[in-house]
Amino acid sequence: QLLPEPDLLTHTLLGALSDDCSLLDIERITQNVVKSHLETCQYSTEELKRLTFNLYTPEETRSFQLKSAEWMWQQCAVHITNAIQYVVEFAKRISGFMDLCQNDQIILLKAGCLEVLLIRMCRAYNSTNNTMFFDGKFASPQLFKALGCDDLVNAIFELAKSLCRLQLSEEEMALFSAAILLSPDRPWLTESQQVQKLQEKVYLALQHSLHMRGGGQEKLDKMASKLPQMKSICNLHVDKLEFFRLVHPETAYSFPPLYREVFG
Ligand code: MHQ
Repeated sequence: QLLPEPDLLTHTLLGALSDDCSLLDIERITQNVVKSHLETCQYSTEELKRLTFNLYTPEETRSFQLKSAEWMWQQCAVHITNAIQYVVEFAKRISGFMDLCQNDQIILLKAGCLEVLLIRMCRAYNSTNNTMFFDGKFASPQLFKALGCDDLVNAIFELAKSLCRLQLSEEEMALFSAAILLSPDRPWLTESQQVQKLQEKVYLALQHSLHMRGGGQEKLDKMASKLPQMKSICNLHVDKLEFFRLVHPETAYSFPPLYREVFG
């Protein structure tokens, strides 16, 4: 056997980095990131659970389907913008993030906020009936028909379904979100070294957290395997927005400024 067992590798890694990041550091980081996540996740799990049976009726769904593309896009842009504001607040509460230069903070948020939203989305998704929490009730993918982006909507629901299957705990979701946000390979970062150091610590915390619950490495691999799917959804969203802007420039111009800034 050429490579050590994953567990051994983890311990070696933890050992090698222990000068930089002790177990105490890892616990501190975990607590900070989980707290930040729970304080900014918009809806508590209890709240979402309580609303499980609050579904759009077929009539309500039909009336959404009959709306204009402009109206539906505007609604979705507003809801997404609202959710992005919570992601910004999450980032701000991660220790170390605010120590980065403002340029890098903006680059990381612009590049990562939709991915964080896509992770958070599995909390708002119900896999038993394939519905997503949208404006107070649970909606099926068909409700979004007026957008004219069935492929994008279906890809989003598919991702939600497959993330749900991983049964991530809030801690795993929080650390996974932070690790993605703190990606040192985003173009135009000025202090990517510093971002990398932060990401390494969060990643160790995630490994540690998964390790504690058993089946660690396997779950981490499964989480990492969702990244390409998330990337392609981000690209598809930008493509759809670009096309929408061509057809309805005046509506796109009235989208929330933060939405236009992040995706424009
Ligand atoms: C967040 C809360 C949240 C808020 C908004 C834009 C477009 C062309 C298509 C929710 C996407 C349509 C989104 C609003 C649709 C799939 C979008 C519109 C977790 C994520 C969540 C629930 C978003 C999920 C995706 C929704 C429903 O904390």
